Amino acid sequence: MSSTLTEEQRLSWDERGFFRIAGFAEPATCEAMLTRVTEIVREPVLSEAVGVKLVPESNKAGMELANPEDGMSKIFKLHRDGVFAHFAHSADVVDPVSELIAPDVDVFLSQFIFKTVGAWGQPWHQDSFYFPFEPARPVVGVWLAVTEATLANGCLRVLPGSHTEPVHTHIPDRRPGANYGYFEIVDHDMAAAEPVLMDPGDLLVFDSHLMHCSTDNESDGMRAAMVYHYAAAGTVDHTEEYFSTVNDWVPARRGGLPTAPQAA
Ligand SMILES: O=C(O)CCC(=O)C(=O)O
Repeated sequence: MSSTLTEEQRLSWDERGFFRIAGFAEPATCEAMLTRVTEIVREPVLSEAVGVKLVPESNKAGMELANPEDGMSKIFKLHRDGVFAHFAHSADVVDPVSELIAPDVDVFLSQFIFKTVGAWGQPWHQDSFYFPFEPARPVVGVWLAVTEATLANGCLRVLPGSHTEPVHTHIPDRRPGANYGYFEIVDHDMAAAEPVLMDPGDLLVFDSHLMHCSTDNESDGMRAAMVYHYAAAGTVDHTEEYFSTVNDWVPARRGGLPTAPQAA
């Protein structure tokens, strides 16, 4: 099969641990994702039927909010549902991802991140800290900008080249009231970090050892993103031995072709 990655993408992957694809998703896809998560958050029966896990924003606990979604941090386990499943299984996603991993890949994690007004960012971490797998890597994350991501609304920051580091020690997020489950790296110099500014529909593809974080949302609008993680088919997942897990392994590519989405 000819490569679906450009030379520039491959070079950036090898040297920097990530690459960005501008205009990857149609505006209609981003709008459909936003509409669907709003429906799910507003309708408890629906969230049960779809089998998702809702996570409220810790630093907004007890606040009076105009809409339920204004207090939401994340929704996990969306990759069996409609537009989210369609995206996760599309050839445009799974073909390049499989070039970075293996011919047969599974999607095992998905999350919609609302990053509402005033929400705090996630501290410096490597995703592989959360993924005690055999084999441990490669694991690839794809981060779709559903809205724009700016310096003001809490874009990602990445440390180029840090994908060559082992998984560092992570300590619990030190901010009082921080989201449960956030851990941070405090033993590495992040001075060379770069912000990743994105327009709606742009995609960041990144290695699970890449050190990254996001800043707080200090704007007056939401900064939403949809994030998926992929690993080789047959990977053994030990997460349950360490954390409560929201992983849900679904074949995404087999025999050179994307697989059909699976219902919840
Ligand atoms: O989107 C964010 O604010 C943080 C996301 C992140 O760090 C991750 O998905 O690992």
